[in-house]
Amino acid sequence: MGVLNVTPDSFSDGGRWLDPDAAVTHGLELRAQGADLIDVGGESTRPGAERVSEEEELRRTVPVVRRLADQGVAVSIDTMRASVARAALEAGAALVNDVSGGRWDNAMPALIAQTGAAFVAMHWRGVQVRGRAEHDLAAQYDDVVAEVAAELTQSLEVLVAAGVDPAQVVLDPGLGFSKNAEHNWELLARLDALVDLGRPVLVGASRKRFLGSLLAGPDAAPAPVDERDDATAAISTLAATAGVWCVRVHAVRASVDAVRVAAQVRQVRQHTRSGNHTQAGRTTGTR
Ligand code: PMM
Repeated sequence: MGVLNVTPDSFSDGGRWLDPDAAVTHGLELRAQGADLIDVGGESTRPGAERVSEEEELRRTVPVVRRLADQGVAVSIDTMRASVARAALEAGAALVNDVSGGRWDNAMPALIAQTGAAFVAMHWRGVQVRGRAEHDLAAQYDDVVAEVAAELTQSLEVLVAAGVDPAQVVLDPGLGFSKNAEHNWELLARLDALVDLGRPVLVGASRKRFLGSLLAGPDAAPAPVDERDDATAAISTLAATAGVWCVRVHAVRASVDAVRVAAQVRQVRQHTRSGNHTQAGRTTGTR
């Protein structure tokens, strides 16, 4: 999944694709690089960001969704508003990506049930809070993996109670959303626990702050956003190896290769476990 933020203020690519022509061109580039889905978002969710009005979110996203969908691109709409999701689906979007997991807008679960659209339910505690201090307060866990898994299961139950088929739903731990760096790494180390919930899993680590901290230089200054793509691709390998369904990234090409490598290793592993491992397979090969 390639990220296409049609916003002036996203931390990673804010302002670059605000012009609809530039956004569509970039979406087509991401697809050419191998993205299976292009995730169009019209609102930044970084802590402290101002909410945009519904009208502005519609104005930013729907024309871009329509133009990409008309060119055969599979589009996802990154929104917490049911009205924006509906308009994007009508314009040809295939999937709704809701960072609140359907909890922010009460109308979202019914919309997803009614339309049958695929839906990414992301984990985000304290979705209503916008300030950094409140964000840190929500990021308190005894066992982040168990709690995120339990809260994602609750989100799924709410969706199913509204008539959504579980087969429509993808689960996402929401790295960086009410989670500090330590929480993000714990979740990445235990992706198997989320995969075991039985739904496809999506991971969005791309260019996030915890990677900037990991890659900090000797002066402890975080690595700049545009120098976090190699680490992002490394996470794509980890995620795909753990059985994650989708990675949401800004730089698509490297992650496509990472996912291919992981798929190959998984295939060989399964083959080996199923007893088809041959002596020739062990001892021959090219470099
Ligand atoms: N992260 C961001 C935005 N949308 N959606 C999902 N499903 N998962 C994420 O981790 C996620 C998301 C924030 O990153 P951005 O500002 O670079 O888009």
